[in-house]
Amino acid sequence: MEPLVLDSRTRLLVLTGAGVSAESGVPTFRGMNGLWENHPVEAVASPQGFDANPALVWRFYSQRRTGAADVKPNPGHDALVRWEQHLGDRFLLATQNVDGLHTKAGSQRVVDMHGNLFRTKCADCGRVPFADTSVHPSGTVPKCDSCGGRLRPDIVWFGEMLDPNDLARIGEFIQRQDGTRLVFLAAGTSGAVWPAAGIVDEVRAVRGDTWLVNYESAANTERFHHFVQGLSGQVLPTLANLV
Ligand code: BV8
Ligand code: ZN
Repeated sequence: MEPLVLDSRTRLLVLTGAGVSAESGVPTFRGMNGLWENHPVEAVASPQGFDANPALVWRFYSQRRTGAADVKPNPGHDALVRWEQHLGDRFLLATQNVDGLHTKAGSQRVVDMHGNLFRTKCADCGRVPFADTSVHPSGTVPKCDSCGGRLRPDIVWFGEMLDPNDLARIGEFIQRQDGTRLVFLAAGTSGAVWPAAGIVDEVRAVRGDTWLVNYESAANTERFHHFVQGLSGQVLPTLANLV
């Protein structure tokens, strides 16, 4: 297997999904067959689901806060920290994961594309999102102490736009004209959710080199130049040649 060469002429964009956190004990969406307590995840992770039954949605996220509270980063997260230390500003990590494990591992140049499990905002007023690990008893919906409205996790739900600043940060890194060659690596993702699943094509459009590290084939495997099949916690620590 040819190594992934990370030298002084390289800039690297990494995209991660739930598979990268699997070895830390965080269940993947596919692992749950896209269901939570027989509810399609899209149902409890959507503005429509929240309007229809906010208490159910808070039970879903309270359970995930409890589940993710004590999980630890794994060697896959740690490898990405080393790559960033080697590349500096020629590195960017875009994650679909809301568990915060990359930041916990020490990654700095991180774009939380789909938000963060441990942040909360108000669904009814524009107050600034705030750090929040609280778990709410079943059936309750926390109230906003600014407007009395409904608090919600600061997460991008299905049918909701991603933060344009996050998309711009990724787009600028892809379009950067600084004489470096662009390499894109996706890890632990099934390539089924957009716009994240389309990044590989944005990279190919500027003739970047593309790698997929995944336990099984993804919906967009054929879009990648290189597919390394395996567990990210085992593959990522040995994949790169830091020169
Ligand atoms: C939007 C937060 C504008 C919530 C999430 C174009 C075509 C079709 C549909 C659309 C489209 N454009 C927009 C859509 C609609 C939708 C979408 O993509 N739907 C899909 C289901 C078809 N996209 C949106 O709604 C986005 N917003 O586009 O707004 C708009 C609006 C309306 C209409 C048009 C445009 C918002 C998307 C973000 C939603 N929020 N998360 C929460 O977490 O609670 S998405 C959520 O699901 C995750 O963040 C992640 O993105 C996704 C799950 O995917 P993965 O992370 O890849 O995980 P998965 O379990 O699926 O796969 C894990 C993989 O890892 C597997 O392949 C497995 O083999 C592998 N693996 C397992 N263990 C390991 C491993 N690999 C390596 N090592 C291991 N140890
Ligand atoms: Zn409010």
